[in-house]
Amino acid sequence: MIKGITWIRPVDSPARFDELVSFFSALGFEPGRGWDQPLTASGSASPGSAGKGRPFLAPLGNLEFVDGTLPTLTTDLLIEVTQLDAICQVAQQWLESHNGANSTRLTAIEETHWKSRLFTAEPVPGFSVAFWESTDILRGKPIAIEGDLSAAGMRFAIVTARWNAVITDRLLQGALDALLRSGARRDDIQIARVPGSWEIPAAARQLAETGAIDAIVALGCLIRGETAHYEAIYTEVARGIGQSQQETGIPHSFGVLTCETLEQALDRAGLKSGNKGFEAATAAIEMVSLYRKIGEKSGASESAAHATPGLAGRRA
Ligand code: DLZ
Repeated sequence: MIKGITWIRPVDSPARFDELVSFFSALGFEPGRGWDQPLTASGSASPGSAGKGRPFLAPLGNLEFVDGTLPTLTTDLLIEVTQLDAICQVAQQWLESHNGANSTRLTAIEETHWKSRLFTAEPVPGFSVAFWESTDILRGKPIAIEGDLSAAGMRFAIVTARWNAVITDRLLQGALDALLRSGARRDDIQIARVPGSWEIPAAARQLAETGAIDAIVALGCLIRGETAHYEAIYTEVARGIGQSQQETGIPHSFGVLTCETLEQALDRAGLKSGNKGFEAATAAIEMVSLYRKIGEKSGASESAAHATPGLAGRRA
């Protein structure tokens, strides 16, 4: 089994060795376990074996063979980084402190033809190293469909319980704040008030079934100490909202607080722990956006499949 890869670079003097160790340490490399094989008074411990090694570790490494046109580089040591500008600054500071302000041993950051930015540093004469950062934002990221947080062109209904209005009004303010700040029009937001959390699922379902709403934001507050059959109510409220979401195909975000005390509820309605109304509205926006993207994607692949008989045949 392959475990790792080590690229040995001999250095021709102890002073340069120290310079290189200093440069790579300054850049934030994790040091590996080094080794020293000193000379004995009578010469080397075993002839030809004296020396020292200082490994620097990187989370990933690879050995790359290239056939054809090589990237235009003056070095075969490439170090991929994030925050290339910050790394360049550290390299510059290091070079200035070791070689004076007019150091020419650093190139400017340049775009490459392989979707990257790159600069080269030469901490000791004859030893160049290129640092690069990909400009492809998808590089190394798992490919996922994600919703955006723009609510422009989306229609929402907020269903809010009047019970514990001191809390639910704050949740409502939070939800409106999130929707409006994300670009929703005030006319595209309906607010339905219901007596208590128990009534939320039924009202949400009615609104979802109108076909005129892209997402529902459910807001309520159940406080255990004040609520007889607390468990029974919140289980049913959660189940009902979830069921409405599944059966209507309209996203319903859950902003119903279930708290032990009023103080806890206040914390979640804008005091210490954010505003759960704001969070629920943000989740609703993201889900509408996600549904649209899924729709576009499946619409695109449907039409591609119809346009390409071979592909349609293979799918079937
Ligand atoms: C009755 C009741 C109680 C005791 N507590 C709460 C609560 O903490 N939060 C809440 O939203 N609603 C409460 N309710 C009202 C019920 O949800 C419901 O509105 C009534 O039982 C009428 O159906």
